[in-house]
Amino acid sequence: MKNAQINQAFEYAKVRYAELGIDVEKAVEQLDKLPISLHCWQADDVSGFESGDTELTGGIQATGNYPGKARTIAELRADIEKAMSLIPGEHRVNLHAFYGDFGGESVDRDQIEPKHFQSWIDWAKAKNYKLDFNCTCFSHEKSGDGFTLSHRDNTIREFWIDHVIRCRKIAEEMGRQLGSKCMHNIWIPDGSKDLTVDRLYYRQNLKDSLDKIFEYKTNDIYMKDCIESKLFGIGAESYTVGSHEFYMGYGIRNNIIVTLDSGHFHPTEVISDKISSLLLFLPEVMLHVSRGVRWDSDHVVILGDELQAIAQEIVRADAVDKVHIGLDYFDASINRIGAYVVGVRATQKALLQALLEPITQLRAYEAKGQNFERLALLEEAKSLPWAAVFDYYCMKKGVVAGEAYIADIQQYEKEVTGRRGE
Ligand code: RNT
Ligand code: ZN
Repeated sequence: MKNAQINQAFEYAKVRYAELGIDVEKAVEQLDKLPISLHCWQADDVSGFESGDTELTGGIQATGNYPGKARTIAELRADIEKAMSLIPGEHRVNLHAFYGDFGGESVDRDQIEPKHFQSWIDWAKAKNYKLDFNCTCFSHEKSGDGFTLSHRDNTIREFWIDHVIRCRKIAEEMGRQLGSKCMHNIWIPDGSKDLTVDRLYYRQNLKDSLDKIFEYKTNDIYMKDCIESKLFGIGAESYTVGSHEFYMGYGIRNNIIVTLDSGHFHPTEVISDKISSLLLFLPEVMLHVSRGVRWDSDHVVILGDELQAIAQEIVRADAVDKVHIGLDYFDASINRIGAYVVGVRATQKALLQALLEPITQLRAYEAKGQNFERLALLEEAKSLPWAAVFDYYCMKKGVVAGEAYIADIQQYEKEVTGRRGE
């Protein structure tokens, strides 16, 4: 695509949207202020950088063996930089505790400190990225039987409580140094493969552990806590301690942000419709945007109905400042950098479409009970020239427009990721 072509299409889009009373320049400005948090774990199949071989456990799985996975911190950073160069706007990187820079030493989860993440903070600062963070309560011998914060054994519970508090301190330090609130997310794998009779017992343990974790007060200018529920995991099909009801209850009672992962609900249940409810009871919401195919399979996010609905709900609820968007998937079967770029660009396109919606007219129809008119305009809005506006946004930000990034990623594969393991 040539710049002249992009400009021409954009001029047409501007006129077309103006007919519906929509200011495309304003939508582009709004989109540009919407950061997306890139999950570091797509680049290395959720392996992390602890010393020794860390086997991925916790009921999650990165399937596939496409060559080129990042094996070191330097490789992972290079891959994220490459992905960022093909994504318009300024974004965030979401780190997990087991991605610390441990310098080859074995540092257990109850020993980690901000210093193990200083090189990440320095890197983020140099690249103008902001950071988010997660405690890592899986892929560890002390989570081997499937329980962590809800464990029967007090010493194991204490170990994980200690880990999570340490992670909250690290998140606080990230936010402080980077001048941007770091979202710290707690997700635990706790659950059982088979029928569990004392379901209340484990939930009581989890509640007690969270109470202890949040007794330690952090500065919420620098970090915010989030808690993420789940329906089931592989090997935990019958019972998950941290269910949606559990965390929604806990979050609302304690004013802690709830994380909605789009892969963590029943197959036809959507997170888009949960946003407006949660926002009435909590000041903010965190999202893990994923794509489950038949199950919580963590497929690459695409511009599908649910992604569009999520974006629409955020914009329609006037909640762009209240909903934090993070991605969460790990596809090891395709080029991993490509997986990032497809997912982030799809999310941005969905947001742009939502920002360009003829919402005033749609609301007016709805208020008057003109439901055919509402449906018709929603349908027409889908094929308005939003793609021309997205291309223009890419061009403005100095990022390739359209499918041209495919060639860039192929080139990077040829020169970098394809050579790994040679
Ligand atoms: C697992 C959760 C969780 C993880 C990451 C790696 O089902 O979605 O968010 O994907 O923490
Ligand atoms: Zn998640």
